[in-house]
Amino acid sequence: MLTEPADEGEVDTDEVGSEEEGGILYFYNWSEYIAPDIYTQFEEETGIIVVEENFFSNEDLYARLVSGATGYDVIVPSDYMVAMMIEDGLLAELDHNRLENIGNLYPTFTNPPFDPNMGHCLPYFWGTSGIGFNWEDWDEAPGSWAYIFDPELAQNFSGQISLLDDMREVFGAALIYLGYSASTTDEAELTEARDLILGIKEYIHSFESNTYEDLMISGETRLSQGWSGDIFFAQAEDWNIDYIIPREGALMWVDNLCITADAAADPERLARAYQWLDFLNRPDIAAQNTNWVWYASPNAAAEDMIDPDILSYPAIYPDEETFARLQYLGSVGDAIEIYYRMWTEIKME
Ligand code: SPD
Repeated sequence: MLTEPADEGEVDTDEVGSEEEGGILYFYNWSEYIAPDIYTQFEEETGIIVVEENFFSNEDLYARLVSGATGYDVIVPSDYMVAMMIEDGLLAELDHNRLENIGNLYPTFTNPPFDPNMGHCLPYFWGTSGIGFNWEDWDEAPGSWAYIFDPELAQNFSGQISLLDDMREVFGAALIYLGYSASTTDEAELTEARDLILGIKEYIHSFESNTYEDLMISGETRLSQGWSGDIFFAQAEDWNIDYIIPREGALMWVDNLCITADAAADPERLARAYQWLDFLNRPDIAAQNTNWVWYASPNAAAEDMIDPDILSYPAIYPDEETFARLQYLGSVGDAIEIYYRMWTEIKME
Protein backbone atom coordinates (compact mmCIF):
# COMPACT_ATOMS: atom_id res chain seq x y z
CA MET A 1 0.00 0.00 0.00
CA LEU A 2 2.85 2.40 0.74
CA THR A 3 4.11 4.69 -1.91
CA GLU A 4 6.77 7.36 -1.91
CA PRO A 5 6.07 10.76 -3.42
CA ALA A 6 7.41 11.12 -6.96
CA ASP A 7 9.16 14.40 -6.24
CA GLU A 8 9.56 16.48 -3.17
CA GLY A 9 6.17 18.05 -2.67
CA GLU A 10 4.04 15.91 -4.91
CA VAL A 11 2.41 12.53 -4.42
CA ASP A 12 2.98 10.09 -7.28
CA THR A 13 -0.60 9.51 -8.35
CA ASP A 14 0.44 7.22 -11.23
CA GLU A 15 2.31 4.71 -9.14
CA VAL A 16 -0.51 2.65 -7.71
CA GLY A 17 -3.16 1.21 -10.03
CA SER A 18 -5.51 3.26 -12.10
CA GLU A 19 -8.35 5.50 -11.14
CA GLU A 20 -10.91 2.98 -12.40
CA GLU A 21 -13.64 1.81 -10.06
CA GLY A 22 -13.61 3.91 -6.91
CA GLY A 23 -10.33 5.72 -7.50
CA ILE A 24 -7.45 6.30 -5.12
CA LEU A 25 -7.30 8.20 -1.85
CA TYR A 26 -3.98 9.45 -0.47
CA PHE A 27 -3.82 9.21 3.29
CA TYR A 28 -0.93 10.93 5.11
CA ASN A 29 -0.81 9.34 8.55
CA TRP A 30 1.42 8.64 11.54
CA SER A 31 3.12 5.25 11.29
CA GLU A 32 1.37 2.13 12.64
CA TYR A 33 -1.75 4.15 13.26
CA ILE A 34 -4.46 2.14 11.57
CA ALA A 35 -5.55 -1.51 11.66
CA PRO A 36 -4.33 -2.77 8.26
CA ASP A 37 -7.50 -4.76 7.47
CA ILE A 38 -9.46 -1.51 7.35
CA TYR A 39 -7.96 -0.71 3.96
CA THR A 40 -9.21 -3.97 2.48
CA GLN A 41 -12.66 -3.54 3.98
CA PHE A 42 -12.92 0.02 2.68
CA GLU A 43 -11.85 -1.05 -0.78
CA GLU A 44 -14.34 -3.95 -0.80
CA GLU A 45 -17.19 -1.66 0.18
CA THR A 46 -16.39 1.40 -1.90
CA GLY A 47 -13.89 0.36 -4.57
CA ILE A 48 -11.57 3.10 -3.31
CA ILE A 49 -7.91 2.17 -2.85
CA VAL A 50 -6.18 3.95 0.02
CA VAL A 51 -2.51 4.74 -0.39
CA GLU A 52 -0.83 5.52 2.91
CA GLU A 53 2.30 7.54 3.43
CA ASN A 54 3.74 8.28 6.89
CA PHE A 55 5.07 11.33 8.68
CA PHE A 56 6.74 11.30 12.08
CA SER A 57 5.96 14.66 13.63
CA ASN A 58 3.45 17.45 13.25
CA GLU A 59 6.26 19.75 12.18
CA ASP A 60 7.23 17.39 9.32
CA LEU A 61 3.62 17.24 8.19
CA TYR A 62 3.32 21.01 8.36
CA ALA A 63 6.60 21.63 6.53
CA ARG A 64 5.47 19.34 3.73
CA LEU A 65 2.10 21.00 3.25
CA VAL A 66 3.20 24.57 3.73
CA SER A 67 5.93 24.11 1.15
CA GLY A 68 3.20 23.39 -1.39
CA ALA A 69 2.95 19.58 -1.41
CA THR A 70 -0.16 18.49 -3.29
CA GLY A 71 -1.94 15.18 -3.67
CA TYR A 72 -2.68 14.33 -0.05
CA ASP A 73 -6.41 13.94 0.52
CA VAL A 74 -6.72 13.18 4.23
CA ILE A 75 -4.11 14.03 6.87
CA VAL A 76 -3.87 13.44 10.63
CA PRO A 77 -2.51 16.50 12.49
CA SER A 78 -2.69 16.84 16.27
CA ASP A 79 -4.68 19.53 18.08
CA TYR A 80 -2.30 22.52 18.08
CA MET A 81 -1.26 21.75 14.51
CA VAL A 82 -4.89 21.77 13.38
CA ALA A 83 -5.13 25.34 14.66
CA MET A 84 -1.99 26.35 12.75
CA MET A 85 -3.20 24.69 9.56
CA ILE A 86 -6.63 26.32 9.74
CA GLU A 87 -4.92 29.67 10.09
CA ASP A 88 -2.82 28.94 7.01
CA GLY A 89 -5.83 27.83 4.95
CA LEU A 90 -4.48 24.30 4.49
CA LEU A 91 -7.64 22.48 5.57
CA ALA A 92 -11.09 22.15 4.01
CA GLU A 93 -14.16 23.11 5.97
CA LEU A 94 -16.29 20.09 6.86
CA ASP A 95 -19.88 19.75 5.70
CA HIS A 96 -21.36 17.70 8.54
CA ASN A 97 -24.31 16.69 6.33
CA ARG A 98 -21.92 14.49 4.38
CA LEU A 99 -20.88 12.58 7.50
CA GLU A 100 -23.56 10.12 8.57
CA ASN A 101 -21.56 8.85 11.54
CA ILE A 102 -20.68 12.22 13.02
CA GLY A 103 -23.15 11.71 15.87
CA ASN A 104 -21.10 8.80 17.25
CA LEU A 105 -18.54 10.93 19.08
CA TYR A 106 -18.26 11.60 22.81
CA PRO A 107 -19.48 15.19 23.43
CA THR A 108 -16.11 16.12 24.98
CA PHE A 109 -14.55 15.87 21.52
CA THR A 110 -17.14 17.68 19.44
CA ASN A 111 -16.20 21.28 20.20
CA PRO A 112 -12.42 21.33 20.64
CA PRO A 113 -10.78 24.71 21.25
CA PHE A 114 -8.39 24.17 18.32
CA ASP A 115 -11.28 23.56 15.87
CA PRO A 116 -14.59 24.93 17.15
CA ASN A 117 -17.56 22.60 16.47
CA MET A 118 -15.33 20.34 14.37
CA GLY A 119 -15.43 22.93 11.62
CA HIS A 120 -12.50 21.26 9.80
CA CYS A 121 -11.66 17.88 11.31
CA LEU A 122 -12.97 14.80 13.10
CA PRO A 123 -11.13 13.39 16.11
CA TYR A 124 -9.37 10.10 15.25
CA PHE A 125 -7.53 8.92 18.37
CA TRP A 126 -6.37 10.50 21.58
CA GLY A 127 -3.62 9.56 23.97
CA THR A 128 -0.80 10.69 26.21
CA SER A 129 2.97 11.12 26.04
CA GLY A 130 4.77 9.49 28.96
CA ILE A 131 7.63 7.15 29.76
CA GLY A 132 8.16 3.60 28.54
CA PHE A 133 10.30 1.44 30.81
CA ASN A 134 11.22 -2.18 31.45
CA TRP A 135 10.23 -3.79 34.76
CA GLU A 136 13.49 -5.79 34.71
CA ASP A 137 15.19 -2.52 35.77
CA TRP A 138 12.73 -1.40 38.44
CA ASP A 139 11.11 -2.43 41.72
CA GLU A 140 8.79 0.55 41.52
CA ALA A 141 7.73 2.26 38.31
CA PRO A 142 9.78 5.37 37.37
CA GLY A 143 7.09 7.86 38.27
CA SER A 144 8.99 11.06 37.48
CA TRP A 145 10.48 12.83 34.47
CA ALA A 146 13.56 13.18 36.71
CA TYR A 147 14.69 9.73 35.54
CA ILE A 148 15.17 11.30 32.13
CA PHE A 149 15.92 14.96 32.86
CA ASP A 150 18.01 14.83 36.05
CA PRO A 151 21.58 14.04 34.93
CA GLU A 152 22.33 12.20 38.21
CA LEU A 153 19.51 9.76 37.45
CA ALA A 154 19.74 9.72 33.67
CA GLN A 155 23.39 8.62 33.78
CA ASN A 156 22.22 5.26 35.18
CA PHE A 157 20.78 4.62 31.74
CA SER A 158 23.53 6.25 29.74
CA GLY A 159 23.10 5.52 26.03
CA GLN A 160 19.81 3.70 26.69
CA ILE A 161 17.32 6.58 26.73
CA SER A 162 15.35 7.70 23.70
CA LEU A 163 13.44 10.94 23.32
CA LEU A 164 10.83 11.60 20.65
CA ASP A 165 12.23 13.28 17.57
CA ASP A 166 9.58 15.91 18.08
CA MET A 167 10.35 19.46 19.10
CA ARG A 168 7.09 20.30 20.87
CA GLU A 169 6.96 16.95 22.66
CA VAL A 170 10.51 17.14 24.01
CA PHE A 171 10.20 20.77 25.06
CA GLY A 172 6.74 19.99 26.44
CA ALA A 173 8.04 17.24 28.72
CA ALA A 174 11.03 19.33 29.87
CA LEU A 175 8.79 22.34 30.57
CA ILE A 176 6.33 20.22 32.55
CA TYR A 177 9.22 18.79 34.59
CA LEU A 178 10.36 22.35 35.31
CA GLY A 179 6.83 23.30 36.38
CA TYR A 180 6.08 25.55 33.40
CA SER A 181 3.33 25.45 30.81
CA ALA A 182 4.17 23.03 27.99
CA SER A 183 3.18 25.79 25.57
CA THR A 184 5.16 28.63 27.10
CA THR A 185 6.23 31.53 24.92
CA ASP A 186 8.61 32.87 27.57
CA GLU A 187 12.16 32.82 26.24
CA ALA A 188 13.73 32.48 29.70
CA GLU A 189 11.66 29.37 30.44
CA LEU A 190 12.48 27.93 27.06
CA THR A 191 16.17 28.60 27.64
CA GLU A 192 15.96 26.72 30.93
CA ALA A 193 14.26 23.81 29.18
CA ARG A 194 16.85 23.81 26.38
CA ASP A 195 19.68 23.73 28.93
CA LEU A 196 17.99 20.90 30.80
CA ILE A 197 17.81 18.84 27.61
CA LEU A 198 21.38 19.70 26.67
CA GLY A 199 22.44 18.62 30.17
CA ILE A 200 21.29 15.05 29.58
CA LYS A 201 22.02 14.83 25.89
CA GLU A 202 25.18 12.76 26.45
CA TYR A 203 22.97 10.01 27.93
CA ILE A 204 20.54 9.94 25.04
CA HIS A 205 20.66 7.00 22.65
CA SER A 206 18.60 8.79 20.01
CA PHE A 207 15.82 11.18 19.16
CA GLU A 208 13.41 8.74 17.60
CA SER A 209 9.67 8.78 16.89
CA ASN A 210 9.28 5.90 14.49
CA THR A 211 11.19 2.85 15.73
CA TYR A 212 11.62 3.63 19.43
CA GLU A 213 9.27 0.79 20.39
CA ASP A 214 11.50 -1.62 18.43
CA LEU A 215 14.54 -0.29 20.31
CA MET A 216 12.74 -1.08 23.56
CA ILE A 217 11.82 -4.57 22.40
CA SER A 218 15.42 -5.33 21.40
CA GLY A 219 16.61 -3.96 24.76
CA GLU A 220 18.82 -1.36 23.09
CA THR A 221 16.93 1.33 25.01
CA ARG A 222 15.53 0.96 28.53
CA LEU A 223 13.72 4.29 29.00
CA SER A 224 11.73 6.01 26.26
CA GLN A 225 9.71 9.12 26.04
CA GLY A 226 6.81 7.83 23.98
CA TRP A 227 3.18 7.76 22.98
CA SER A 228 0.93 5.46 25.01
CA GLY A 229 -0.22 3.10 22.25
CA ASP A 230 3.26 2.72 20.78
CA ILE A 231 4.64 1.55 24.12
CA PHE A 232 1.77 -0.93 24.44
CA PHE A 233 2.69 -2.16 20.98
CA ALA A 234 6.13 -2.97 22.46
CA GLN A 235 4.49 -4.53 25.51
CA ALA A 236 2.69 -7.02 23.30
CA GLU A 237 6.16 -8.32 22.36
CA ASP A 238 7.70 -8.15 25.83
CA TRP A 239 5.44 -8.06 28.88
CA ASN A 240 8.22 -6.47 30.98
CA ILE A 241 7.74 -3.25 29.02
CA ASP A 242 5.30 -0.82 30.57
CA TYR A 243 4.19 2.81 30.37
CA ILE A 244 3.71 5.48 33.00
CA ILE A 245 2.41 9.04 33.15
CA PRO A 246 4.87 10.83 35.45
CA ARG A 247 3.67 12.53 38.61
CA GLU A 248 4.67 16.02 37.35
CA GLY A 249 2.17 15.59 34.53
CA ALA A 250 2.33 14.91 30.82
CA LEU A 251 0.93 15.89 27.47
CA MET A 252 -2.33 14.60 26.15
CA TRP A 253 -3.31 15.06 22.54
CA VAL A 254 -6.01 14.41 20.00
CA ASP A 255 -5.04 13.40 16.47
CA ASN A 256 -7.57 14.41 13.85
CA LEU A 257 -8.81 13.39 10.41
CA CYS A 258 -8.75 16.45 8.17
CA ILE A 259 -9.37 16.91 4.47
CA THR A 260 -6.79 19.09 2.77
CA ALA A 261 -7.83 22.28 1.01
CA ASP A 262 -6.05 20.85 -2.02
CA ALA A 263 -8.37 17.79 -2.11
CA ALA A 264 -11.41 19.99 -1.60
CA ALA A 265 -10.70 21.73 -4.89
CA ASP A 266 -11.57 18.53 -6.77
CA PRO A 267 -15.14 17.21 -6.23
CA GLU A 268 -14.12 13.57 -6.80
CA ARG A 269 -11.24 13.68 -4.35
CA LEU A 270 -13.44 15.48 -1.87
CA ALA A 271 -16.19 12.84 -2.17
CA ARG A 272 -13.66 10.05 -1.53
CA ALA A 273 -12.28 11.93 1.46
CA TYR A 274 -15.75 12.24 3.02
CA GLN A 275 -16.34 8.52 2.49
CA TRP A 276 -13.03 7.74 4.22
CA LEU A 277 -13.73 9.98 7.22
CA ASP A 278 -17.20 8.54 7.64
CA PHE A 279 -15.97 4.96 7.30
CA LEU A 280 -13.32 5.47 9.99
CA ASN A 281 -15.98 6.97 12.22
CA ARG A 282 -18.29 3.98 11.90
CA PRO A 283 -18.53 2.32 15.34
CA ASP A 284 -17.38 -1.15 14.25
CA ILE A 285 -14.43 0.28 12.32
CA ALA A 286 -13.45 2.69 15.11
CA ALA A 287 -13.52 -0.21 17.60
CA GLN A 288 -11.50 -2.45 15.30
CA ASN A 289 -8.97 0.34 14.95
CA THR A 290 -8.59 0.90 18.71
CA ASN A 291 -8.38 -2.84 19.34
CA TRP A 292 -5.40 -2.90 16.98
CA VAL A 293 -3.51 0.34 17.78
CA TRP A 294 -4.28 0.52 21.52
CA TYR A 295 -5.02 4.23 21.45
CA ALA A 296 -8.20 5.60 22.99
CA SER A 297 -11.13 6.23 20.67
CA PRO A 298 -13.25 9.40 20.70
CA ASN A 299 -16.11 7.29 19.28
CA ALA A 300 -18.72 6.65 21.98
CA ALA A 301 -20.77 4.30 19.81
CA ALA A 302 -17.67 2.08 19.45
CA GLU A 303 -17.31 1.56 23.18
CA ASP A 304 -19.29 -1.70 23.39
CA MET A 305 -17.04 -3.26 20.77
CA ILE A 306 -13.71 -2.19 22.28
CA ASP A 307 -11.77 -4.84 24.17
CA PRO A 308 -12.72 -4.41 27.88
CA ASP A 309 -9.03 -4.79 28.83
CA ILE A 310 -8.26 -1.66 26.79
CA LEU A 311 -11.22 0.29 28.18
CA SER A 312 -10.25 -0.48 31.77
CA TYR A 313 -6.53 0.20 31.31
CA PRO A 314 -5.88 3.53 33.11
CA ALA A 315 -2.77 4.26 31.05
CA ILE A 316 -4.98 4.27 27.91
CA TYR A 317 -8.15 5.72 29.41
CA PRO A 318 -6.72 7.72 32.36
CA ASP A 319 -8.69 8.08 35.58
CA GLU A 320 -9.76 11.51 36.86
CA GLU A 321 -6.74 12.00 39.10
CA THR A 322 -4.36 11.34 36.19
CA PHE A 323 -6.46 13.46 33.85
CA ALA A 324 -5.96 16.44 36.12
CA ARG A 325 -2.19 16.21 35.47
CA LEU A 326 -2.48 16.25 31.69
CA GLN A 327 -2.27 19.23 29.37
CA TYR A 328 -2.68 19.84 25.63
CA LEU A 329 -0.06 21.60 23.56
CA GLY A 330 -1.33 24.96 22.39
CA SER A 331 -0.29 27.11 19.47
CA VAL A 332 2.64 29.36 20.48
CA GLY A 333 2.34 31.98 17.74
CA ASP A 334 5.56 33.68 16.74
CA ALA A 335 7.43 32.07 19.64
CA ILE A 336 7.61 29.00 17.40
CA GLU A 337 10.75 30.60 15.97
CA ILE A 338 12.40 30.39 19.42
CA TYR A 339 11.45 26.72 19.60
CA TYR A 340 12.90 26.03 16.15
CA ARG A 341 16.14 27.86 17.00
CA MET A 342 16.62 26.09 20.31
CA TRP A 343 15.66 22.70 18.85
CA THR A 344 18.38 23.17 16.23
CA GLU A 345 20.84 24.07 18.99
CA ILE A 346 19.93 20.85 20.81
CA LYS A 347 20.23 18.69 17.72
CA MET A 348 23.47 20.29 16.51
CA GLU A 349 25.34 20.26 19.80
N1 SPD B 1 2.31 5.53 16.09
C1 SPD B 1 1.44 6.64 15.99
C2 SPD B 1 1.56 7.62 17.09
C3 SPD B 1 0.77 8.85 16.86
C4 SPD B 1 0.89 9.74 17.96
N2 SPD B 1 0.47 11.02 17.71
C5 SPD B 1 0.86 11.82 18.75
C6 SPD B 1 0.89 13.25 18.50
C7 SPD B 1 1.29 13.99 19.72
N3 SPD B 1 1.60 15.35 19.53
